[in-house]
Amino acid sequence: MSEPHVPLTGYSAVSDQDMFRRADDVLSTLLTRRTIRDFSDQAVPQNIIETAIKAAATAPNGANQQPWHFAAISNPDMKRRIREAAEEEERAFYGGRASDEWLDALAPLGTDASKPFLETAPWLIAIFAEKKGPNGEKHYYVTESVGIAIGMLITTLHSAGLATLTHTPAPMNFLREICGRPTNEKPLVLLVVGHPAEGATVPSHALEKKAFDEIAKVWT
Ligand code: IYR
Repeated sequence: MSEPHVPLTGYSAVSDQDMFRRADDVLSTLLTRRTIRDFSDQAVPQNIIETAIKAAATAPNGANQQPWHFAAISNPDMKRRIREAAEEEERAFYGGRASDEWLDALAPLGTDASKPFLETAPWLIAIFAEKKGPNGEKHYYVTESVGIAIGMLITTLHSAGLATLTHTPAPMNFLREICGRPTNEKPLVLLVVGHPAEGATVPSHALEKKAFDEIAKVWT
């Protein structure tokens, strides 16, 4: 049975010219986003992290089930345990679990099993996907929904002036244990959040974006 519907609010008419300006402003902001690995230990106030999580939780999602949990961690002991567990997985990854093809694809990034940023950065946000509800109810389009929410989280944090690293040590079931989450939730991404360290660098190839014609075709 359909729920009662209420009038739409929050949309106001904007001229085509202003819409273009707004879209172009967002593009300019997003073009300055870089994934970084050199984080400063400068503190970031909790209210910024909480606001960004609230923004992420506005994401469109399957059947409004909001199948996500955000564990925001600045606790040094938890960060240390996460670093230790992640580095153990990464040592196995770089030491043989990853294919040569995968390692070749990663070579330009210069990454290895050492993840000091997991302790240096002021915040880690572990994002969990609720594969099923707490009582086993089926959830729909979970990965899509949580993926969209993570995109909005990163966009909000970047707009606020913070840098992020989308970190995915695999497997990362240790996050479930450290954050005390139930087994119906799957850790999807560990987002590292903070200010860039003084003199932080990024791989030059990350600046190369595919041309519009390579990623899109417009049909009119
Ligand atoms: N999780 C590893 C490997 C890694 C994989 C991809 I795909 C990247 O874009 C970057 C790293 C690590 O964090 O080092």
